[in-house]
Amino acid sequence: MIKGITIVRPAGTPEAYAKLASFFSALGFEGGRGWEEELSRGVSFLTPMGNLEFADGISPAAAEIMVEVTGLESIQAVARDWMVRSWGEQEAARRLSAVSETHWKARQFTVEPAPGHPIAFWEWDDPHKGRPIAVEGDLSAHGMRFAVVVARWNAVITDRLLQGALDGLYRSGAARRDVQVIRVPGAWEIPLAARKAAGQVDAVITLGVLLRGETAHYEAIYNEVSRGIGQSQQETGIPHAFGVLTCENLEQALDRAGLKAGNKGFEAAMAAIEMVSLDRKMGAHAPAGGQNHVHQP
Ligand code: DLZ
Repeated sequence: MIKGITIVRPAGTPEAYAKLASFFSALGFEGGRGWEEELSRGVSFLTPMGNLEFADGISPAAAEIMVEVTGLESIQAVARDWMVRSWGEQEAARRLSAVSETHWKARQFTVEPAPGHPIAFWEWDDPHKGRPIAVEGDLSAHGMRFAVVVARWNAVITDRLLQGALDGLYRSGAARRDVQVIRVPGAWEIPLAARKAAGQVDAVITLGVLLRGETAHYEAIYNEVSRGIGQSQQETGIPHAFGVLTCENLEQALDRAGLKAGNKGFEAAMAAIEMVSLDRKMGAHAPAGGQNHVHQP
């Protein structure tokens, strides 16, 4: 499975490193996982999409780093503010271009926040060109806090769901200290624990198994559990991933806990990560001062 593209660009000097970090933060880029080691340090920025292009002949790109945006003029205004603050009026005017038309039906401007690091920002003329326009969450769990509420009833299954969920969270960058596992007796108890946990984390992952053949009042329990989890999500505004299996028998449950039909715990973890990311994007990019540059539907 190919997951993403990372381009590591040497800043050259500590000053350029600081300028680039400051510039990309000021534009509202989502921070990624950087590093701080003896021999090097790195600051990382995420975008909703990556796109690696190789050009044959004369490259149409105005710079090696091309950032596709919506609301190009708003982005340019933020870039100009930052440039003036960092370099003064005169240098800002020299290092920041006007918006111009490209020959590929787009508009762009270039900016050089640090010497030797030109960056081009561009926007399609036709907003529907290129790809579906949508606000979407990413699958990086770095810096997110989770509660996993797991029922002990049918532990042979729920333990597997828990392993799947933890696997998904850690492999996506969640820190162990940011994941709290809360065990409850059965599925019936999940909503209350989820509701309490929701106040302390960015997302709650609920895991349980209801077996129709073995559960008295199966429908009633299932309805109440799903209603309670949904209600907690609505009332708290914190994403609650639903990983409560409802199966006819143990075999069916095992299949969904990692045997034949994937691991629903892992899937719930992915849904939780995506919803937190989406929540942050929608919050962080709410149109404050017209500087919204996420892909708007
Ligand atoms: C009682 C019960 C039954 C019959 N079946 C299940 C089940 O299939 N899955 C599950 O998670 N829990 C079950 N429980 C336990 C209830 O959820 C609850 O923990 C107890 O009724 C105590 O309140």
